[in-house]
Amino acid sequence: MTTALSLTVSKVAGNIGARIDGVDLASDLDDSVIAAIRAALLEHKVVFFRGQNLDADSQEAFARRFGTPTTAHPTVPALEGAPAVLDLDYGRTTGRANHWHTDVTFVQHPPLGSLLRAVTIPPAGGDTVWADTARAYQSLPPELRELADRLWAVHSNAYDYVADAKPGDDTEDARRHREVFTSTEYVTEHPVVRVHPETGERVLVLGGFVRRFVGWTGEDSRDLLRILQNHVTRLENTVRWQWAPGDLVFWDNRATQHYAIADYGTDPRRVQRITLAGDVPVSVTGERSRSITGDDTHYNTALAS
Ligand SMILES: O=C(O)CCC(=O)C(=O)O
Ligand SMILES: [Fe+2]
Repeated sequence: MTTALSLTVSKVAGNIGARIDGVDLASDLDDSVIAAIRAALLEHKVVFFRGQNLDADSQEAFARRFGTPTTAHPTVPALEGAPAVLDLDYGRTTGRANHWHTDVTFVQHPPLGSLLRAVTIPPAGGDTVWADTARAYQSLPPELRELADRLWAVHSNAYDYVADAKPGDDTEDARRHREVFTSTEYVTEHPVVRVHPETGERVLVLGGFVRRFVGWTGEDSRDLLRILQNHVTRLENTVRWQWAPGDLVFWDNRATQHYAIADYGTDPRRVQRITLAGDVPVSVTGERSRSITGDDTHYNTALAS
């Protein structure tokens, strides 16, 4: 049994991200170790484990120590035989995630967090970057913070061909992936600022699934979103991870955005994600996010044990 004493937590960047060493995630971990990992996750927003020996089953067992896995995705099918695993086998089963986003914000209960395991990593490139949305909120000028506190945004998985297009999106694979991704439409209104349910911090709820702000035109929405997103993605606010096979990365999806850098050409890159069910965001005045289209009950409860 590993004890908390053997575990070390060291910062990877100055403001976000920590590496945890001295723990074998495939072993039967003591509750005190799980508590130490959860505390590190809440403090650092994303934690990195090198050189682990996990497979899909032990990854799920570890994930279940922190919550209930969702199904792989609201619309994308799971890895065969592993209903909790989203298989991100780039170029084969998925579009590349080279845009800033928080996972699955288009549903009413966006995930608590995600645990991503490296399976195949290219010889160079393919790093992932995370940004801290609590620090981003704090970095806003006070007048903009007050506006954000009152503002709501419409999030959806429906694809906007003009606004969302990026290089490589016109391949047959990318088109097929978009079709699956948007096969059921979800639309949800979230507060732009939510109160983090565990830390009480105010965090920005934005990213790539925002379509517009409630009551604003598309044009005004784009301009303000650009300003707010620039605060999220300032380099001082980020941590970049260079993957090695066997790595496991666990992020707090309530307090981060991330971006998978697509700089590895046609080299294979495969990672597998298990996602933990989250709760309904609550605004600074106590109002809960509103589902407009699509029911996320199955996504969040089908794999509860
Ligand atoms: O491929 C990656 O590094 C991250 C992909 C992603 O956006 C995710 O797993 O949620
Ligand atoms: Fe993601």
